[in-house]
Amino acid sequence: MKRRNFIKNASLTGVGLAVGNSILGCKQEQKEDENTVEASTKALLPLVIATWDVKNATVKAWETLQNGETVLDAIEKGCNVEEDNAEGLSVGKGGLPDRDGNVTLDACIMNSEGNCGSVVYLQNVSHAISVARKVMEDTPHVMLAGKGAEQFAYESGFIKEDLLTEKAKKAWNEWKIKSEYKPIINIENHDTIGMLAIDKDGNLSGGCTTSGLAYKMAGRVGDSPIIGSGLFLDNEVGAAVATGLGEEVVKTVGSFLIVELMRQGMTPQQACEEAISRIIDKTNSNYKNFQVGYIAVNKRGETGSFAIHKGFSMTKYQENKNEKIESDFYFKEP
Ligand code: SD4
Repeated sequence: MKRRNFIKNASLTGVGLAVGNSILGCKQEQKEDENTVEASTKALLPLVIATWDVKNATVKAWETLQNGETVLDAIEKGCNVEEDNAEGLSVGKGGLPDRDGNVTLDACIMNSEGNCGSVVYLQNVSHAISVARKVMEDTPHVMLAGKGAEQFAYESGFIKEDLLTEKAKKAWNEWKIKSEYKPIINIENHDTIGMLAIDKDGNLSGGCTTSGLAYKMAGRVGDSPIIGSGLFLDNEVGAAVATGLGEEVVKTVGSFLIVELMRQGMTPQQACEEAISRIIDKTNSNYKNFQVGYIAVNKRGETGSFAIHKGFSMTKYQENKNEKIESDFYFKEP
């Protein structure tokens, strides 16, 4: 579907984009509408958003766009910042390990042509998002897993490194005393990084990179490398990315759902809220024990975010302002 039809549908549903009367409109009116949309869109772009408080990552992505590099470069370089951050316990180097002490990474990336690449259960290579990009660009495949992904990374020039830092090892050793596995609501003030960006011409890219849930079972793969669940974008409509308990995101194909809801006319905010409510409906009251958060952006540069619980945030870099925005959430205790 062309962008024009997306805009037209939005006004037909009566929610989302106020683009005037394109329902029966004559060609002239439609052209004026498009010009208005075009002008307001331009004002909002470029734009970078990311899950959690990751201002260093969004700065990097923004600078990459300002340097005239592609929106895909911006996503990759922005995500690399958190993958390199050994202090962060949930992405790349320094990520918390599985129950056996192995740090295993999941990541995926998508470009404006709808191409995608992903790695699952990748070990010993910190820039999982960059390996995912290589899978997209240099192989006939979309997804590489485990040993094959690691082997491919070395063949592509990535360096082998130990991803288990002393800090993460200490946390794992402490966890082993009780070995209690519980889904975690918000580990810290940032977590899996999901990033979405639009360049000044309105082209989208997105990425998602994580070490997954702490102390997961060996071999466990979450939503983050699964196109449609952890991340999805359609350059004609918008993009969405998830964080939190991946199993619940996979069951509702959350990011794809959000993009499809935006295609039908919902705003990014409405679409994120609806995707969270699908999880709530499916899990009865169990949702009280885990967190899921979504962020989304539509083609016009409008954004939204929503989570089950308090504590989720989004970082947004737009119009030279890089800010953390607290997300609204579903579960409000009386
Ligand atoms: C996963 N969605 O592996 C990831 C983990 C995450 O905040 O996002 N934690 O399920």
